[in-house]
Amino acid sequence: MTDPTQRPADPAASSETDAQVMEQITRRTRRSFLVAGAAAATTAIGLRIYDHRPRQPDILHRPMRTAEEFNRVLAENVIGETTLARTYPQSQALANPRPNGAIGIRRDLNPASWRLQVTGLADSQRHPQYVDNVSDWKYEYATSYLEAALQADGEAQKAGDNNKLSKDDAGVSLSIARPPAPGLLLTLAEIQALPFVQQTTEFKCIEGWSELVSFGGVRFRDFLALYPPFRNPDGSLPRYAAMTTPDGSFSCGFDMASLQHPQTLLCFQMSGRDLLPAHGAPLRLAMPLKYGYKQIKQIGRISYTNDKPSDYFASFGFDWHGGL
Ligand SMILES: Nc1nc2c(c(=O)[nH]1)N[C@H]1C(S)=C(S)[C@@H](COP(=O)(O)O)O[C@H]1N2
Ligand SMILES: [Mo]
Repeated sequence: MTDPTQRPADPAASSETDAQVMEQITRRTRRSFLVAGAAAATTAIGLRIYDHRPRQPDILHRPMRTAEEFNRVLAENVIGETTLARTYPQSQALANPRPNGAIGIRRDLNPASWRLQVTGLADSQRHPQYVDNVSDWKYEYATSYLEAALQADGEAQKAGDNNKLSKDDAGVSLSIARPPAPGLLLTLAEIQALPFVQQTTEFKCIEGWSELVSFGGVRFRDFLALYPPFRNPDGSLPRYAAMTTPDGSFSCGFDMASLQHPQTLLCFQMSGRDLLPAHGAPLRLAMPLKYGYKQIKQIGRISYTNDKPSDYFASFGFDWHGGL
């Protein structure tokens, strides 16, 4: 089904065993320090030039902007594909990881009405899932699904739910109107058709906690290979992808290197079970080199673009890249 010639670079990375990954980490950690040192020196010079350029009014004060710029250089040049997060045996993962943050998560969503909208693809009309306007897709909301989701979540929904959907609001379509866009509407089964990956890594939230979480899903790079983004006139891939919840109220932006990273997963399982609604069912992201706030839950749309996407947490001043 997957055309190997269409894969992004390094298909071998898709079949790494844990042992190989561990071996690479040891090797690469050392190299990362060297590269990071070189990058820091280059950045120091670059920033001096940057600081002397005529400046436009900037919402970030200079030390913040400098830090943001430094993070960008690190994220794009050091993290890229050369760093791997440490992996653990699945037996060490928590059975019931803590849910945190429910912005844009609608527990009253009819799971059968969920589709992943994808825009910005190469030659999207060749895919059978093509539609002229993905924005026309109607997610279905009803109180009965809210009850079912709350039951599935059980204890999990009590913790960390800062956006509790009241029973009065359930079933009301709060979806935002969006400009028409051609693209694909994918079912969960179509995403699950990609090679399955189980990955136990440390999950870190900026609130100051971390835990070992076992995610099950598919590699984003395999998804990119099966549904390739458009190419720029010079042959390069679009620089970014924007991801949003079905209601559009939570968003995350990513550079292409982060998405091609072998540990970036589209997940539909956690702790060896179907993903709970509180953790972002039916589909969420796992990106173990970044903080939790970049790991968007209940994804509704992925859009490839050359414009730096807006990002919910970045809009409050957190680093757009969100690297650890
Ligand atoms: N849609 C959505 N995704 C989200 C959030 C959110 O509020 N809404 N919070 C983020 C933050 S800050 C964290 S720490 C993680 C928590 O993931 P978990 O609930 O699986 O632990 O989800 C991230 N993804
Ligand atoms: Mo977080």
